[in-house]
Amino acid sequence: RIILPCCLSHLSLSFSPATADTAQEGRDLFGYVGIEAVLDQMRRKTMKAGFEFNIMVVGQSGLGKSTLVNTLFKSKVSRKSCTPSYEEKISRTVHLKSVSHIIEEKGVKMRLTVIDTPGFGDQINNENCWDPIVKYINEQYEKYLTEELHITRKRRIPDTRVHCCVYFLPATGHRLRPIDVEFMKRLGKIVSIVPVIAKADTLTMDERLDFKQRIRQDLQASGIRVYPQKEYDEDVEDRIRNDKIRENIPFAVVGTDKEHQVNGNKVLGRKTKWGIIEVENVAHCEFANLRDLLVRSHLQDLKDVTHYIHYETYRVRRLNESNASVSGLSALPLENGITEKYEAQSQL
Ligand SMILES: Nc1nc2c(ncn2[C@@H]2O[C@H](COP(=O)(O)OP(=O)(O)OP(=O)(O)O)[C@@H](O)[C@H]2O)c(=O)[nH]1
Ligand SMILES: [Mg+2]
Repeated sequence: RIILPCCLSHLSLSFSPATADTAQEGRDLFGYVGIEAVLDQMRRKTMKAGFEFNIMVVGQSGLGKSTLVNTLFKSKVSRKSCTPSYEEKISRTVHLKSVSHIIEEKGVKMRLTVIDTPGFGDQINNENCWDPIVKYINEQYEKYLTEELHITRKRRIPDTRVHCCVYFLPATGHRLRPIDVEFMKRLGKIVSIVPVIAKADTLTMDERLDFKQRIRQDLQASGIRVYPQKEYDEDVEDRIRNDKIRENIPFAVVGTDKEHQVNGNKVLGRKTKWGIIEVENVAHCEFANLRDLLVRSHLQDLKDVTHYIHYETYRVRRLNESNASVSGLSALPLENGITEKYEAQSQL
């Protein structure tokens, strides 16, 4: 390929046909540099190193969080629900548990961490029940920031930041509850939230459509930002693709860990008295849409949004805070409303 300097590029307009032919031949001979091979190199490196994906599930007990994560990753990756004794049940508060698994498919290794939040919203008084969750998410940003600020940094900083928070809405068929609004309003500022309607098999098709529409209205009216956000679309192609998702959220999902025979094929489904609800059949529920969003089409984007938007916001705020405290000004309160103030670290 012959590259003309900018100042000469206008000459190409007056090329004679003979000159154009010569240029064509030149392109055939010298055209290929091999830049595209970088994709193979990236692929090989990623396959060798593997990658991390951290997903948090939030919702009341028994909404099917563990079952859905197991359905998503086709294995028992999530902690089984335990039935606590009476005493435990009363004193239970939100206590986060994280479980990591290495999942390998066609040579690609993914370290999947599922952060479970049993007990969320189970109390009679649910005031501030999101605080431990906000704290956990911020702590992971803090860990990453501390690693980044070390003089001798690790070549790859372990990434424990929450890339996605799947929020389970009970299939009430009504509207968003105050706790849903409060939670998503706060958390939407610090993490990518994907709301889903849990146990959607308990709604009729009409109820499901109406419920979804009411939820979208409530989200908009409350100014809640859920993933994928319009302002982070990178181009028109992104916007068209994400608009389709935005028009269809929240996905009404059904989870299961059982397989059944349907027309001679094994399918994941829930057997009821009236037939089998096929989890991966888009005519039955929207589990496949959720799986495509979380794994097949937007996994890397979720990681990018976490790094470039949410973590970046945290980082800027923290560094400003430390600068302010160094220059004797009082630290600004955190935007998400949590009252906790992090102590300025010497290396910041
Ligand atoms: N009808 C219906 N039942 C479901 C669905 N998903 C899970 N279940 C059932 O609901 C019960 C609770 O499921 P889990 O996955 O343990 O719920 P969880 O949200 O993890 O509960 P905790 O761990 O206690 O917070 C189990 O009996 C599941 O079989 C679903 O999509 N539809
Ligand atoms: Mg569970």
